[in-house]
Amino acid sequence: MQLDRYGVLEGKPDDTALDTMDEEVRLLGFTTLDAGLTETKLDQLSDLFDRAASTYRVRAAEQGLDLKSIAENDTIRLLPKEEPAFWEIVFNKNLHVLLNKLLGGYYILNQVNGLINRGNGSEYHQSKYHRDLPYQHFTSSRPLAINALFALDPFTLENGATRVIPASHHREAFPPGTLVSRNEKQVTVPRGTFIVLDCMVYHAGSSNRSKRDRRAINHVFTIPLIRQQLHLPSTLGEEVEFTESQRRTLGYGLEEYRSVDEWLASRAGMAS
Ligand SMILES: O=C(O)CCC(=O)C(=O)O
Repeated sequence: MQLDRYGVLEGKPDDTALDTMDEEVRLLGFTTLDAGLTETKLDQLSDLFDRAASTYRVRAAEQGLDLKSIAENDTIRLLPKEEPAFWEIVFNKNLHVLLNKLLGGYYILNQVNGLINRGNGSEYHQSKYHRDLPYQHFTSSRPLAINALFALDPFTLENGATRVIPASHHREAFPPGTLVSRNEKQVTVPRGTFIVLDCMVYHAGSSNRSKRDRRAINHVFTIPLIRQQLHLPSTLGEEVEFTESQRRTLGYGLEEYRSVDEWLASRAGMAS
């Protein structure tokens, strides 16, 4: 869409909906993207999510771990390892077209976690404002990390839809509280939608005042220089068959050289 303007020599195209989303993330720090899944598929994934939550909890208990006492009760770490059907969400085609625009041709999965925002106003560990690269206060001229937060349930005002402070990734410090209350936006979306966030935009879940849990999956993708939350190649091993391009996204082949000799041998291999 070409708007009337004057004195403007440069502009960004919006040839496709994904171009507009790309620019929205750069400018505002967030956008939304429909994953294109059927209601039947979303119902199946919902059942699998609950099954994964239960297996995860039981396994932890068998290992003598009290997830609540270590603030891990609302999270299913590496959800697709529990239920491989969730790899389909990790590798969603339109999401990766957008990630390619935002992060360039080489980025890796840093983490993928099931998140449970429990009903009846329970405390939720993601309900405080934060960045997904925590403790960082730099700004960057382009995105370094993107969170694709997948809504498995609809995100509503009542059940704790994510709050965002638009454009806050352009500022180093957390903005003043009055500004936040004037400008924060609660992003309500139908189930099956990704809320795509620049990881440096301040955001937070909200208290779930409904009776039902609100389930979501976060997918953080970063440039390969940033280390993964879990070292996925070792955690996943060779148990699932991935394509070459998927392996690259999961961080296979990125391990640091363990010695100068290893480094030199790899250079010699490249030269031969
Ligand atoms: O659950 C939410 O609404 C927010 C999740 C979140 O803050 C995160 O994944 O970093």
